[in-house]
This record gives sequence, structure tokens and C-alpha cells, in this order.
Amino acid sequence: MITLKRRPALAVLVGTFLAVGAACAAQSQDESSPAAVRSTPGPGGVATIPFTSVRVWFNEETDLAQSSLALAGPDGSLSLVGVHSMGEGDLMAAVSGAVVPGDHTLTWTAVSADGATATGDVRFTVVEAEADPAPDGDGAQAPGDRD
Ligand SMILES: [Cu+2]
Repeated sequence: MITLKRRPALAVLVGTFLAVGAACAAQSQDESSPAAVRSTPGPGGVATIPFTSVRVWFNEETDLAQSSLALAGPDGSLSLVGVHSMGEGDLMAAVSGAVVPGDHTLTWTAVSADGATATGDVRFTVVEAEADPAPDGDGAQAPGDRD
């Protein structure tokens, strides 16, 4: 026996229509500009000398050739070399030159695959590594005895 199920079919149709409409509305609000989702160092974070690399992750893959990173410290701009991606929607670079303690700003410019550009910055502090806590000792540390 065949039973007509007009009502459920109509409900599915309306439901699908509403879902597609909602998805389109959400997409038109988000114009696909890359946004930083996290970084190393993080915003307000503290990095210790030797401070050798910076990395920013985005909410989408970025165009490496058009995206860039810049770093400024208390003495002015620091060189960032070898900007690359580790394939996780990130930009990473090595810090070159003398890093001094103080406030630093990492500025990023990210370009998405469809050409949308966004820029932002991350401010953090660089500090000297802690002095040897036991300068009179022999420097030996028990395994697992790291602070
Ligand atoms: Cu890397």
C-alpha cells in the first residue's frame, strides 16, 4: 500500500529552504577576511630570550606570497626571515638580530585565497631568561626537577 506523505515532504522542503537561507545569510555577513585566532607569543604574553621565532594562526589558509609579518621592539624594527607556513593556516618566521628585553609588537598582514586582506598586531613582552637559581651549586638538576 502506498501512503501519500505530503505533509512531511513539505516540512522537509521548508526546512531545507530555511537552512540554506540561514547559511547564505551567515556567509554574506562574513566577508572572508582572515582573522588571527592565536599566536606565539600570544597577546599580552611573555617571551624569553633567546627569542627566535614568531607564529600566527588564522581562521583560514592565507596567500603566503602576499601575506607578511613585521616585528618591532624597543630599539626599532627587527628582521624576520624565512616567512613560511607550517600548513596549518599559519604564518611563521625566524627572528634575526639582537633581541632586547621590552615591549614588542608583531604586526601581521594576511591575504586570503580570494584576495581579502586583513591586518592586526600582537603585543607582548620579551624578558631575559631567569638567572641560575643556584649560582653556588654545581648546576646539576635532578631529572624532572624543572621549575
Ligand atoms: Cu615553521
